Amino acid sequence: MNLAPCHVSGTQIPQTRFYISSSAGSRSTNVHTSVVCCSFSQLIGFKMANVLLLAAFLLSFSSPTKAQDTSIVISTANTEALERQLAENKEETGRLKNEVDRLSSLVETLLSRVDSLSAELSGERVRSAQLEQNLTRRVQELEVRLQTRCCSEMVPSPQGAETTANPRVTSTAVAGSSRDAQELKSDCAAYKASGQTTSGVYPLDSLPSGVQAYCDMDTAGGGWTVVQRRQDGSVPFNRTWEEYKLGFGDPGGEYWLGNENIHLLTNQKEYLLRVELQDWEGNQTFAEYSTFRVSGESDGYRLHISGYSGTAGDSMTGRPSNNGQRFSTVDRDNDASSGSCSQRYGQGGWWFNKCGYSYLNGRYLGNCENSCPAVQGVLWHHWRGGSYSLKSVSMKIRAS
Ligand SMILES: [Ca+2]
Repeated sequence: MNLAPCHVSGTQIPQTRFYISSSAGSRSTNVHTSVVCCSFSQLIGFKMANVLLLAAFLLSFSSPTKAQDTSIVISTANTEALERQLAENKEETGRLKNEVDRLSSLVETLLSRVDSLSAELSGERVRSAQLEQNLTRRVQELEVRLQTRCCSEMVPSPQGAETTANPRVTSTAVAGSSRDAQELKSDCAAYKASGQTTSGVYPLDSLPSGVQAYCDMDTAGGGWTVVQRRQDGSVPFNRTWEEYKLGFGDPGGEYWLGNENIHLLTNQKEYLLRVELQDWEGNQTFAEYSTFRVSGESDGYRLHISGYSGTAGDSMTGRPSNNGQRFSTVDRDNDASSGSCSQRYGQGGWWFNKCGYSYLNGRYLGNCENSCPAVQGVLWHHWRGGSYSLKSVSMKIRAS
């Protein structure tokens, strides 16, 4: 037996070499056994190979004449062991490959999830910033209203002032703030007749306590009580029935006096309506109607209007006419259309027919020239068409 180096994965392992003496023994038999020994040691380990070789060695002594056959048997056994090991290695490799694939897929999924969460986080940050801005703006508005309420209580009949968008509360200076309760008038024409010639916000004793309106003392003889005004889009007009009923906005700026207040005013005497319009090119025009009256809520604030004159064209009493129509809002459909004109067109309130040629409470779209979304904006069809949203409009009434 001879020891010689045998290398397995860089580790030096002693190699056992057998010299088998027999009558039929030959050098080639010894060499073959030695090669197998080395390969086998490499594959299944040094100890196991030595056990097998020792067995072969003993067999060769017990049956010296069978030495060559024994070597062949060992060689066959080694080959089968190699094949088994190879198969096991192949199976293990396959299993490991599957595991690697599974882990790779898991990593991909996790990376995708991380990307998704990052995007969500970014969106939440934007929403949070917007919410903070809105809250800040809201707080500022409430502070202004609080100050206004404080100061409004110094003018005649302010009690009952609400903190909603009702036009009875305003941040604009009240023109009649120096008068006492005995000087209250029923409308702006009465103020004009009493010598008040300054345009501004006045309280009206014909309306619920605290309600104020803007009096135009300059246009066409003055004494006009403004019931609606749009001029900068600062006040949204997509409002509910209840909001249109009570009124909203700022009498010193954009506002709707309220259907109930318009009803009270126009049922105390005969009124005429003046509609003033301005486009984005600076052109101005107007329409007047010699009769203007609004029924009570039980009749849906129905409009009674007639007697057109003016330069704007008749977009209210031509067909389809607003005359005789009840008021409709986004949450109450009283129009003559099979659907809801308010829901379809800008969510504002109006005396829609099917749906009609006028819509002064439409969305404030700004200057989109003749390419505004059709029938969505502030419209007077007979002047600038249904795809032009006007820059400023106002509706004002005066006893006829
Ligand atoms: Ca309808």
